[in-house]
Amino acid sequence: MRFNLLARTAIAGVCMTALVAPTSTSAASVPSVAHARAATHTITATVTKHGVSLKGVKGLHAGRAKIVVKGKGHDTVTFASLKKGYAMSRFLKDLHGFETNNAKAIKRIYAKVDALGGVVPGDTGSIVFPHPGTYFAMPGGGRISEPTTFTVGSKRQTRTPDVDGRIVATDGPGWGGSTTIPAKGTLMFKNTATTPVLHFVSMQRVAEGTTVETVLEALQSDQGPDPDWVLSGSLETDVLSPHRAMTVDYDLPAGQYVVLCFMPDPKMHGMPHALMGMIEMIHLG
Ligand SMILES: [Cu+2]
Repeated sequence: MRFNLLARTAIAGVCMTALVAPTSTSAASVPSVAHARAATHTITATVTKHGVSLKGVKGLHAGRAKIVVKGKGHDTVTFASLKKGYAMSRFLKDLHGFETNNAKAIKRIYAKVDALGGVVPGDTGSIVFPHPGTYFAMPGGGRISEPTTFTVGSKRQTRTPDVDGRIVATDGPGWGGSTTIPAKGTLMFKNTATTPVLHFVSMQRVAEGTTVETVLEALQSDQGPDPDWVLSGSLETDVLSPHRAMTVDYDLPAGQYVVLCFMPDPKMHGMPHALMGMIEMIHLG
């Protein structure tokens, strides 16, 4: 996910790689989409060398759409739109500003981008288009490439999927939602913040009994090898704007996971949200 990577590189002295290095193995498999109702559109986004290629975006309506992300890499695909008056060229410049921890650029992105979420290649889920209009998809990974735009038509009623757990970004400082969820299922991620701020979910399996304090200490220490309490199994979503929700289908090893968000706080010199309270332990299985 672009913002995640940028946030990580922007924060000097804060080591994120221990937990979210791309070498960490995602145990997620691709759940079958065969049972998807015909009424719900499925968008297939493939990460390519040049950006994201999209299938299934013709005849889209506002409301929920299933997403299937394919292609290479470990970074989520971003689905979003820009608010009125915020030009794509300005947004792309601001993304570069995001990379250098420019507070004004970060604030503009938080206020002017309507981020709908996204998943990593190999994962599936759903996003909601709030209204008709022009939307875009972009690859993550810190390479800022041309977004792929598409049009969404008038609203249609769509079914809200059954979910097995919820992770909620609140006005803070901590996470809300479930503390125990099944090892396999569909997770809803919701941003209920009342101020303009983007959040994402990064879930990393850790050894049973690992404390928040231990993780915080590792995040603030110098770069080094992964601590031995970092275990295989992770899940990542793309960023969400306030009042937005998405779902992600997952199949992970049972156990303890730390839930983190690494988006920067421009008022705190770009400090990642995880260090400001967006860190909690949950159990799967
Ligand atoms: Cu956050």
